[in-house]
Parts: sequence; C-alpha cells; structure tokens
Amino acid sequence: MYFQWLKKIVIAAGFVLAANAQAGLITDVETVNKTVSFGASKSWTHNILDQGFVLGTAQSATLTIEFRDDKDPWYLPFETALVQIGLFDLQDGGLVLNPTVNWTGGLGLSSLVKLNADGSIFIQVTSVLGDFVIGKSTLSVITKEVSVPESSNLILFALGLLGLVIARRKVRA
Ligand SMILES: [Ca+2]
Ligand SMILES: [Ca+2]
Repeated sequence: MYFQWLKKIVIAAGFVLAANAQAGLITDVETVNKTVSFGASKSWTHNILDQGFVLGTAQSATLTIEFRDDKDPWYLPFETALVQIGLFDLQDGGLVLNPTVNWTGGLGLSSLVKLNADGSIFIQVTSVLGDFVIGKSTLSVITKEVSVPESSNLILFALGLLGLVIARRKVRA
C-alpha cells in the first residue's frame, strides 16, 4: 500500500526532473526552390514528427526563409513578400521588403500551440509586389527533453522518500 503511494511520488518526481533536463534542437529543412511572380503564392508545410518530435515539447521555434533575386532585367525597388506562418494572426510572419536575403522570424503563440498539437506548421509566401525566388525554408525548434531521468538519482530520491514516510509513521504512532 505504501509502495503504491511511493510509486506515484517517484513518477511525479520523474516528470519534474525530466522538465529540468537539457533542451533539444530539431531542424527541418524544406527545399522550396520556386520563383513567385507578382500576385502569386507558394506554400509548404514543415513536419517535425519524422525527426522524432514528441508532441507538446516545443518551447520556441524560429523560421528562416531564403529569398533570392529573380534576376529581373529591370529593377523594381519596392518588391515585397508576405510571409504567413500558420493562421494569419499577426503574431508571426509579416511583410518582407526587398526579399533578396534570408528572412528569420520567431513563431508566435498560436503557431507554437499548433506545432505542439500535431508536429506540423503551414507556411505561405505571397508576392505583394514584384517577383522573387524562394530557396530553402528552415524551421528550428527548441524542445524540452522527455527522456527518463537517471535511474540512480531516482533510486536515491525514492529511498529518501521512503525514509521520510517511515519517519512520519513513527511520529504518528
Ligand atoms: Ca520533416
Ligand atoms: Ca524581382
């Protein structure tokens, strides 16, 4: 009976220890390689389940999109791309003026919730003005480890608790 109770405490302690463990990093690269012409859109999805992502463990994430010049014969000075991450909610993404270099942005709360729920996030880039080339898209996700804590530490912890339980019983008795 007391061992059942102890088991529950040890499991709970395991979760606490696991939450304090070292963070992990998952990187997902999608090769888009697409010219987006004026008014057109290009969309893709990052999926990190195949990289061993455990649902609910994403703490933060950043997205980097490679933009390149499409080598226009003439120069359009106000070329603009609209980056949409997940739902269009103004928490992340936004307008990219002169999209010829890498763009990096953090994922907002709703995008992180979505990523934690099913391990994927939808990206769409639309040309608001002009045309440009999208190269690679890289999603970097910082995760908390869910590995089982070191068994030796856990045994010491359990023994300590057992001692506490016995001591309490003696005091009560
Ligand atoms: Ca993937
Ligand atoms: Ca252009």
